[in-house]
Amino acid sequence: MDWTKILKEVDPETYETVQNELDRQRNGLEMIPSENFTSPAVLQAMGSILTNKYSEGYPGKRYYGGNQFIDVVEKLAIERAKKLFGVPHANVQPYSGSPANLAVHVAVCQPGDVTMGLELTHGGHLTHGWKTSATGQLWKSVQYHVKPDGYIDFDEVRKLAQENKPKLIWVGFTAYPREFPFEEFSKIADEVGAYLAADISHISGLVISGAHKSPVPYVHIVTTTTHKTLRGPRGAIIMVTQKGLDKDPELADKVDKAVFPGLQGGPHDHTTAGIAVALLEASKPEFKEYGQQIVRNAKSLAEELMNNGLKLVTNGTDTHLMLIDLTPFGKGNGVFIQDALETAGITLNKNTIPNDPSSPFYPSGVRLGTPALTTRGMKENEMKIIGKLISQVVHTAKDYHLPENKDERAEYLKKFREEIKNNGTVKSVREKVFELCKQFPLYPGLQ
Ligand code: DSN
Repeated sequence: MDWTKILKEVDPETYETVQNELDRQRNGLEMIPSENFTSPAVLQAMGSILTNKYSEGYPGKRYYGGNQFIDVVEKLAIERAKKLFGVPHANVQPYSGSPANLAVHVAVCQPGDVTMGLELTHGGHLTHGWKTSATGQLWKSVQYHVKPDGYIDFDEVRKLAQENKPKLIWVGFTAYPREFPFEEFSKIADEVGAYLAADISHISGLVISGAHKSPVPYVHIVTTTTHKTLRGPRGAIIMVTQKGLDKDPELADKVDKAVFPGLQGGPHDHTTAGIAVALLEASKPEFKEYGQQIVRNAKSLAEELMNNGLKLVTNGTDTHLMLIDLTPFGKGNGVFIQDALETAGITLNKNTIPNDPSSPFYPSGVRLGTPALTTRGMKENEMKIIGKLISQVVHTAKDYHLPENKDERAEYLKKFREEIKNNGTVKSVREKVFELCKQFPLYPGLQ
């Protein structure tokens, strides 16, 4: 039996769609900062027969029989996470980042307790207490903000913490281009007796490689997804630090109970295996170099974008991502820039900028980053080329603006897409992107 042909024979429609997505990933520049290309070994673990098993519970304490090998896999993932991040406890079962963050709330708060997180539209995350998330509905979330210069407003954070005495404070962001200020947050959390949780989903690969400060000495709990800069499968890890155990000796137990049986049933054992593999890969010297290169690439790209007349929130980056502030060209135009760049083969995402004059669905910025391009082997020279290409497309599409009248929007967007498809600059950038991608092949040999 040739396993590589089975999907094609059993379900040609699904097979073809997967192939189309593979072509899209190969032939475009993936610049969504939360995405990456995981390794063939992780893909193989994810596609393994471990998906067949039920294993509610934890290693050595399961509710089903036959878990002797699942225990080995989960213990591998746990021990590797503990060693790499330098923590005494890790739970590798959360299905992804949002359930992990929900589990942290369940572990340390009672319903209705006060929490604090950065507002979504200022670069925070839904699960740090935003109003449409259960974390903003079951708990009373007080949201803090960034200042007009794009950096965290610590005067506000301290004032809100002292006034509201939160049980839990989140430090961790999805659209914040500067170093995460763990130390400053730890002083405030300690002053008010709050648990401090760092969500390092975006930067965990940078932390492992030493390209970003570790939160571990400063916080009680760390959460991370495993598929962003960590370059593993889609999943998550919750870690408890020594500082966390010193504050609350029951904390590890509370976290484990919140994940199972509090919120989840059987863990996804094939994902656990993928996480174990990704953590092994992340322990190699090459990964350290990878993380450092991500940041060098981001800095180089940021500089090129600014040299080509684009404005960045905080005027640059310390991490893997940056936010282009499109307000010099009007408001609410992120959707046009995202679409125009996608037509040119460059994928990024529309995003609010701090104090966005428009709305989250039609924001005035775009967010982009370098983890996936760095995985392909691209370096500063390519970032200079890509920075120029992005700038050309932005300047080409910058005069499209969302009509105030909502009834006119669909027609306007249709006309815009037609014009962009036929635009000479966009077509020429698409060709250059295609050529660049050919020089940095993705999954060579995968069919
Ligand atoms: N969706 C992730 C991101 O793009 O940042 C956060 O969950």
